[in-house]
This record gives sequence, structure tokens and C-alpha cells, in this order.
Amino acid sequence: MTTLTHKISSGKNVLITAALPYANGDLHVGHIAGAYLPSDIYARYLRLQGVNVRTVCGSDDHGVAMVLAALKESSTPAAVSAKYHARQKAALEGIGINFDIYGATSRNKFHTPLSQKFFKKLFDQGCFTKKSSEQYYDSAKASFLPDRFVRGTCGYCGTKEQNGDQCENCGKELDPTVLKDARSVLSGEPVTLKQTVHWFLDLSKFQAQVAHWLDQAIIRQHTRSYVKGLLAQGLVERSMTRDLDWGIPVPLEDPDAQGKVLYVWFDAPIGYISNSMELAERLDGNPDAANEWWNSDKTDVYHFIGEDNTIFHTIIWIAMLAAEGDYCLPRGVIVNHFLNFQKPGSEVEKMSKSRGTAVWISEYLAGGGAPDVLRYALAIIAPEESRSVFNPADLVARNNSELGATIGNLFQRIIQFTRSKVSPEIPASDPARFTDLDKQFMATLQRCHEEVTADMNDFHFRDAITKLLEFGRVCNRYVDEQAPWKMIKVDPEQTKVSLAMLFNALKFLAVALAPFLPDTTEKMAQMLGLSKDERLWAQASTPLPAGRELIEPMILFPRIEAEGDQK
Ligand code: 2FM
Ligand code: ZN
Repeated sequence: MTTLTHKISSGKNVLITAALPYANGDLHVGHIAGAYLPSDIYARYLRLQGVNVRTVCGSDDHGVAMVLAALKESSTPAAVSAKYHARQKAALEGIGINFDIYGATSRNKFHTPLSQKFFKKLFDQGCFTKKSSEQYYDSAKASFLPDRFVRGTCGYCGTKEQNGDQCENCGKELDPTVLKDARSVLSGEPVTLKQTVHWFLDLSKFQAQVAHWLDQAIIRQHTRSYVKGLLAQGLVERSMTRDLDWGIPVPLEDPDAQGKVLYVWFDAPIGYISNSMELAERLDGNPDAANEWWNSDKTDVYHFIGEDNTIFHTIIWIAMLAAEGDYCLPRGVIVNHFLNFQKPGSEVEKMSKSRGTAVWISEYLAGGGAPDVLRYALAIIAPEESRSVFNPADLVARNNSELGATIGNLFQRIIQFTRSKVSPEIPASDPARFTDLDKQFMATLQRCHEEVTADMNDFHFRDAITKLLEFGRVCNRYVDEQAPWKMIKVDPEQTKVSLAMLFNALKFLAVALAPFLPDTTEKMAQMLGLSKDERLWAQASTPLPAGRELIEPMILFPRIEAEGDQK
């Protein structure tokens, strides 16, 4: 297991961003597992640690993806992006992912001027080379074909049907020199090449700065190795402008710039800053207060992304920020791999809209799916170290046999038993009566708290949730060993000792599971009467005071009947 061994620096503010999804479609479980759930888990964790956190996301409204979606839906890029923006926001909120701002790059009033200012500053510093080069062209449609307007075979790894900008399999950027058998998405015809002028950023000039950043960034080992490999191959020039009529106009007087827009990957990450400005305007009454988050040694910025966004965040964005100079470089970039999909009885496949190999968040929620069950099912298989497989049929077992049988059942049996057989309140216990087993149980709780804290600090959320579930199993075993339903008949005082231990464990779970299961831990906190302070991370393993009245326990994970189950 690789480790990042990152301790939260005390007194630092943390700005968390999650990749801005293209506003050309709905969100599925792969998106959630890749960037949105991990960023939400981390933000919730830091807030429980008392850290001042802002979370920033929003839709990426520009680029060819939007133009293609508009063509497909006989609509306009503006209308399509507004539609999917709203649907994405609702889906995220539906599963408890509430960014402080979910902006939109085409509608945020700060975004175009900021992106143009950014470009102009790099231009004035001589960072761009204006060059004529051969780009794909569709003669039938009399149109240049940037990025996703072309599909073909990746010249690096041979994967077929790849977009003209990047290979989904090997993650490498593709251009006319490496894409094979290129065809126009507009006409389906083989493409031709035509000369056109663009502004290129020579990334090789930033090689040393990127390498230096990489050496001290908080980043997973697989990402570090991958980016080191790219650096070893040497960085090249990349065009930062496109022939497209949807996007941010290139802010140059030059007649050659007319009708051209900024490359979507130039303006998209700037969206993190422009969205922070919109948020600062709302929260601080001043958009420039965003500088306190972007240009201050009091703040650490973390980007959460999926593997396909790696080059853009760890090389191009770092080079852009280094060149611009006004903003701090991110402290970390947390990359998750793809989540593959497996329908019952079928092979493992990539998530794909056309093949129906995905679970859409809006459909899951509309079908009555509980947000926390999906969050758990994704966190427990989080593709942190390598790609993992999501099987929708597993959701039933995740709910019934893991969450329900382990955590739900524990709360139910302890609270129910105490109320009916012992007292209407949390019982007091006498420390003089602690047995070796009790002491061992307390030590296990303490150790779990420490280990889960280390996991959370290191962005190992999958290990953290796995350990919490395992602790739930330890608690159930302790109940079985103590058998309070028998003990109460012979030694009521000793029974209270066992129950007090278990109430401490319930409190620990109610706090430590909060980043993963926000709805359910609200109910747990209500059942245990936890105060805001008792719900802080540091307080997770401190004892729960006796004497608190217990309410009727709620069913935390109602059983799901699998298709084919006897009713
Ligand atoms: O892959 C995507 O969906 C991109 N729209 C991610 C952009 S992340 C950031 F730079 F905005
Ligand atoms: Zn490839």
C-alpha cells in the first residue's frame, strides 16, 4: 500500500475542487467514484477536524463535447449545457454532495474575463508561439475538426474508437501525428488535413517547474510514476486555441485570432478560480476575497480528479499556473482510476452510455435508492490504487448483509435491549468492573480511531471505511460474547458495563462514519442525543456520558428485497 503520509497542517484553510464535468450528459457512478464522492468525503472529514474548508465544482460548459451534444439534441451548446448543469447539480445534491458552489463556466460572470486575462498575461510574457499547423478538416462540412470531432485508433496503445483529443485507455493526449484511421464525427468520412493558425504553449519550458512541483506534491504513487514517465519522455508544445464557434474568444487583436476560441482545457481549470470568485462574492461580499484561497500560504488547494484528467492537472495546469504567477500551485492532486462495470452474468466492461453499462445517479435516486447505500457501495470499492469493478447487483448485499447486518443491527439491538430490559437512559458503568475483555474492546476502539484518522489524512478512504465496517463486526462479536440478554439475569451491574462500552462504540461509529454516510449518521446522532461538539472527529472515541434518554431506535438500513426474493 502506497502512502502519502499527509498530516493536516494546523491552522490552514483548505480549498477542495472536484473536476468540472462536461455539461453534455448525466452523471453515473463512475463519475461519482472518480472525483465527487472522494472530494466530499475529504471535505466532510476536514470539517469534522475543525478545518475551514471551501468546496468548489461546477460544469465545464465549453469545448467540442458541448457542440456535439447540441448537434445530437438539435439544440444549442448554451441550452444543452444549462440543461445538464441543472441535472448534474440535482444528482450530486441527491447523494449528499453539496459543493459550496456548483458554477457554470459559460454563465459565471467572472469566468470569461479571468480566462482572457490569464491568456493575455501568458501571451504578453511570450509564452505562446503563433504557428500554422495541419489540423483535421472535414471537406464535406467545410469545418475544422478539433478534439472530439475526430475519432480513430490510439497510436500509442491501439485502442479503437478514441476521441481525437485523448485516449481513454492509456490517458495520453492524441493529435494528428498519433491518431490512426481518423474519421470525422460530423460526416463519418475520413478526415483531410488543412493548415490553420494557433497559439501553442511550449510545455517543455516548464518541465523543471512541473518536476519540482511533483516532487513535493501530495499525490498518489501511481500518479507520481505516471507523470514522471511523461516528464521523462519530454514535454511538447500544445495548442491552446481552437477553430470553434463556441467558447471564450481568443483575446488578441491579431486578425488571425478572429473566430477562434480558447482550448477548453485552458479555460476549464481556470473555472476553479472563477467559481471561487463567485463563491467569495456570495460569502464575503467581494469576489477578490477568493485570493485568500488561491494566493495565500494560509491555504492548501487540493484537486480531486479521475485518471483521464491527470495530464491536464499535473502538467498543463501546473505549467499555466507557474507561467501566470499570481496563484499558488495546488498542494495535492488526488487521482482515482476508472470504475468498470459488470452486469450480473456478464463480462467486466467500461462504463458506457450507449451500451447501458452504467448506473445513473438520477435513476438510482428516482428508483428510491438510498444515497448512503450508494456512497458506501462506491467507497468500499473506491478505485484508489487501481481500476475496480462496480456490479449493481451487489447493492442489495451491501445494504442487507454489510450495512444492515453489521451497523444497523448493532444500533438496533443495543438501543432496543437497553430500553426494554435495562433503563430508558444510557446506563452508567463502574470502571472498577472493567474486565480484560472490556479493556481489550476499549483498546480496539481507540486503535480504530487512530488508524482511520491516519487513513483519512492519507486519502485512503477505502481503507478507512473497510476498517469501520470491520469494527462494527468486532462490536457484534463482543455483544455475542457478552450475551447481555443472559447476563442481565445474573449480573445487572456487569451488563451495564458492557452496554456502556457499546454505547461508546455507537458514538464512535456515528462520528467516524459521518464523512461516508451523512444521512444515516444524522439519525445515529439523534438516537444518541449527540451535541455538535461531541460529533467532532477528535471526540469520536471519548466516552458517551450516562443518563441520556434513549429514543426508539430508527431502522438505519431498511432491507432491500432482491429481485426474485420471496415476499
Ligand atoms: O473530463 C471532463 O469531464 C472535464 N470536463 C474535466 C475538467 S476538470 C477542470 F479542469 F475543469
Ligand atoms: Zn491509448
